[in-house]
This record gives sequence, structure tokens and C-alpha cells, in this order.
Amino acid sequence: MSLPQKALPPKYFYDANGSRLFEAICRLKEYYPTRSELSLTRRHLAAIARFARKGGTLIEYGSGESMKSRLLIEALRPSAYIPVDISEHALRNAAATLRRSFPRLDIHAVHGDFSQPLTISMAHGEGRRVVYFPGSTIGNLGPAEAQAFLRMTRSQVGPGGAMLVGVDLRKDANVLHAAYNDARGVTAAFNLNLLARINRELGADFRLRRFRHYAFYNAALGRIEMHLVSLGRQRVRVGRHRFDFEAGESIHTENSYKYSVEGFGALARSAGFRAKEVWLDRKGWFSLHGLVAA
Ligand code: AVJ
Repeated sequence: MSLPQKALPPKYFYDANGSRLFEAICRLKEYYPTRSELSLTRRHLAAIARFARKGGTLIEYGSGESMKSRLLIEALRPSAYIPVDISEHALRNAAATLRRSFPRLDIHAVHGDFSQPLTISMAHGEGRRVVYFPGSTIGNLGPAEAQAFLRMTRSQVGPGGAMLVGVDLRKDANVLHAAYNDARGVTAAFNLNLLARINRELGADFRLRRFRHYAFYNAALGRIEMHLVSLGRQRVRVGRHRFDFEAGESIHTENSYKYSVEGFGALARSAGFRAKEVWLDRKGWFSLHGLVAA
């Protein structure tokens, strides 16, 4: 917030209210990624299961609602399922629902930030480790950070371990634009909730009506950018800090990188993975990459 371009990390979107709003985004007709990924997972489930192999340990980053996890668990029958999420609320709910559906599965929920190295207890699960990272959450990272993240994950799965990564693809900018500027304003509410959360948790005085959601596709960088734009000159207090805004000045709240299939494959290889498989939905809008630790 003190840099020339004010910025906040997107991981802070997901308090209980933010997680609920994100789930509402996933149900919007404009927000295609959730549906595209679900349909490609259904369509290619047998091949995905052959790639990931049965009986190993399935670790999921940013599990959220765990809709697709259910499909994977049924197909892979892992020895353990380890969901990791920054939102305690979403994590507990998802784990409880899955426990009811799979009473004999060893489910070990880890409340944590997977952007930091995690130590996942060897006591859980056996066999090959497979990290499932769906939803194009990796798009929140820039290419260099994504490479570092993939390297860290590769060392976590160990030699012969695998990763299944959901990656949103480059496409008509109008489709991208609509997905982040929905008619009902749910994405706007999700973005603005970050300020409400700061007010609540850090004793700040953001006036939400003095900021507006702004999202656009930056074609040169291949990413959607989300901002909160100040509608006028104003000063905001956060605890004992003061931040001044010019009219039109923004807080950059999120990047959502979009890749080509080849581009993501090259990134994965540069992080020490073999990019073995890639599955697409019918429209070719979303991809799931099967990577093996080289
Ligand atoms: C959860 C990071 C994949 O980038 O599409 C949705 C978050 N932000 N609408 C995305 C998001 C605005 C989402 N990810």
C-alpha cells in the first residue's frame, strides 16, 4: 500500500464472506472457468486417473468447495486426501462434506498458505504424491513466481511425484472481460469485500462507496488485472497508517494470468517437470496439465 502502485495480495480475498462471494462467482454464467474445468474433468476422468494412478496420496491446494475433488477421489481412490486452504471456514466445510461421502478415506485437512513451503506429515497416506492444483489459482502468480512455486511443489512431491494443474487459457478478450465484469456485480462485491475486511480486521476507515471495481485484460502481459479505483481525492486510515489517494488512483488487487498450452508446458519444464499430458474442455478455453517430477 506504500508503493507507487498500491497493491494488495489476492490471498486476502478469502475471509468467510469472500469465500462465499467466490462461490457465487463460480456459479455466474459469465464466469466460464469453473464450468469449463468441471466439464473437462468429467470428460477426461479416465485418462486423468490413468495418469495420476490409483492409491497414492492426493494433496489439493486451495480446495475451496471441492466439487472436482469428489470426481478425482472417486476415480483415484487415494490412500489419503490432504486438502490445503487459506480459508479455514471453506476448508472445514469441504472436509466435513467429503467425510460424509467417503467415510473410509483418510482426510487430513491442513489450514495454511500454500504459497509458503508446507510440511505435510508423512504419517498420512502412502504411495506416490500427487498435488492437485485446480481452478487456475496459479494464474494469481506472475510467470517467475509461478516457476518458483512449481519448483517448490516439485520438491514436495519428490522424485516420480506428479502434479495436476488447472490453467486458464488465452482467448477472445471479450469473453475474459465479461468473466471479470459480471452483470450482477458479484465480482465487484468480491473485490470490494477486501476493503470491508481491512476495515473490520485492521481498524480501517475505507468508505466502500468511494471505490469502484475495475477489471480489464492486459493483452501485452496476458493477464486480467483487477483494481479498486478511488472515485476522488481521499485519505484513508488503516490502524495508525495513513494512505492518500488521487482521483482515479487504484489499488491493484489481483492478476489472473492466462496461458497458451505451449506456454504453460514450457513454464512447467523450466521448473523441472516433464509436461506429460494436457486435457482441454470442448471450447478449448481451459486446460488441465499432467506434470511428472523429472
Ligand atoms: C481463484 C484466482 C482462479 O483469477 O479467476 C475470480 C479469482 N477473481 N473472479 C480467477 C477471481 C475474480 C480466480 N482465481
